[in-house]
Amino acid sequence: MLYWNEKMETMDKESLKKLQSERLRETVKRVYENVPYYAEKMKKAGVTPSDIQSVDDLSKLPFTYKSDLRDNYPFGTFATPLQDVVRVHASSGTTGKPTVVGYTKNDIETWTECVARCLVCAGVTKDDIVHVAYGYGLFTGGLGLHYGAERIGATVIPVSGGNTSRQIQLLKDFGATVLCCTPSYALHIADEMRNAGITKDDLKLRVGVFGAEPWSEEMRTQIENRLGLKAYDIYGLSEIMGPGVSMNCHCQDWLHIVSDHFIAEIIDPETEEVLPDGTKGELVFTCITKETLPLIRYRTRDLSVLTHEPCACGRTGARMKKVTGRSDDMIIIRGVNVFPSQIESVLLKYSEVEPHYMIYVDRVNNLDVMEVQIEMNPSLFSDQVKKLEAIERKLRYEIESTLGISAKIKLVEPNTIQRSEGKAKRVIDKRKIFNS
Ligand code: DLL
Repeated sequence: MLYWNEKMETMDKESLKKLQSERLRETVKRVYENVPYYAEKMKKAGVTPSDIQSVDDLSKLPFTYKSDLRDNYPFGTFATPLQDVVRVHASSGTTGKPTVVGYTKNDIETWTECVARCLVCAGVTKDDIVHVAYGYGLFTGGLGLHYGAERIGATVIPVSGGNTSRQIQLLKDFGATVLCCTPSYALHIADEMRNAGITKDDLKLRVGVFGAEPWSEEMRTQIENRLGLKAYDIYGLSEIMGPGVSMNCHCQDWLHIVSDHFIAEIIDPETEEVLPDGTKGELVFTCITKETLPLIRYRTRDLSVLTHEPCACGRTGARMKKVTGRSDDMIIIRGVNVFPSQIESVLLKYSEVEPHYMIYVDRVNNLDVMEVQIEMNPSLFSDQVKKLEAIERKLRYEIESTLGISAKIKLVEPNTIQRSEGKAKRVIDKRKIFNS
C-alpha cells in the first residue's frame, strides 16, 4: 500500500489550495466568534474573519506563541467547552507549568488519521507488529503512534519507555517488525543488544519510526546498520497535535507535511517576515481542522526549510527538511523538552544558591546525560560537606520533578560561573548532533 488516504495525499495543487482556504476561513471564523482570546488578538492586529479569504491572506493573521498558552493556563485557549474535550496532553512549558493541549473526539480522529498516513508513508502495513517505546502518558508520543498503528490494523505492542533489557526481550519474543522510539533510544537499544550478545539477525525489525528530537544523517546510517531496518523521521509537536505533523517517505529525504490539516510557513525568527521556499528559518503552523486547539500561525521555534516541489513518491503537499535546530534555548534530553528557565525557576526558590548556573549535556553510551552546575551562596560556601550534600539532594529532587528527567547536580564556588554581558549562555551541549 502506497498511501493511506490517496485522495488527500495526492490531491492536485489547485484543489489542495482551495480546500486549505475553505478550512482556514471556517477555522478563523469559528475561533473569532467563539473564543474571546482569539477575537481579542485579531482585533488588536486589526483583522476580521472577512479579511481571510484564502491561504494567501494567512500573513495578515497574528502569530500565536508558547507564552499565549502559558498565559491562559491551563484551558484558556481551548475553542471548545471542556465537556467536549475527551483527552488532554501536555509538554514542557518555559517555566514550572506545562503547556496543556486538548482534543475533542474529532480531534483524536484527525490525529489518528494523520499518524496512520505517516506510518503508511514509511511503508508500515496491517501485517506489521509495531513496538511503541515512546512514553505513554502526558507526552503525545506513545498514544499518538499507538492509535495510528491500530488504525491501519497493525499489531501494537504498547511497551512505553524504559527498562531496555525487557524491551529487547519483547522485541525478540514478539517479533516486532516496526520500532517507534526516539533515535537516541534506538541507538541505546543497539548498545544493550550488543552487551547481551543479541544481533540484529535475532530480531525481525524492518522499519524505524524515529522522532521527538533532532538527529543527523550519520545517526540514521548508524541506526540502520546496527538494527537492520530503514529509519524514517517523524515530526510533530503537542501544540499542533503530537507526532504525525510530517513524515519521511521511502525517499528518506524531506518530510511530508499533512497539508490538508496543517499549513506551514517559514519565517525569519527575528523579523517575523515570511521567507520563500528553500530558505532556512522558523517553522510556523496553522491548524485548519482542529476543534479544541486550532492554533493559528503558531511559532514552533524549530528551524527548517520548506518546499512545494513534487516528490517522487507522488505526494503533493508541502515538505519540510529535517529539523536542525531551534530559534530559542530549548534542548531535548532523552526525548524530554527542557528549557533552562525551568531550572532557573527552581533555583530562585532556594536562598542557599545563586541563580547562576550552567547546564552541561552529553551523550554517554547513546544516552543523554545532564549535569547542572550551580553557584553556592557565599554564606553556604563555608558550611560543612554534609549540609552541602543535603542541598544538592534537595535540588536534584526538585529539578528532577520539574523536568521529568534526572540530572546530576554540582554546587560550585561563588563567582566561578562565567557572567555574560549579553544574552546568558546557559547550556553547553557536547552531543554535537549536527556538525554545523
Ligand atoms: O515530541 C511529539 C512527537 C512524539 C514527535 C513522537 C515525534 C515522535 P513535544 O514533546 O511537544 O512533541 O516536542 C515537540 O520536539 O518542537 C521539536 O523541537 C522536537 N521534535 C519533534 N519531532 C522531531 C523530529 C513531540 N523528528 C518538539 N526532529 C518540536 C527534530 C523534533 N525535532
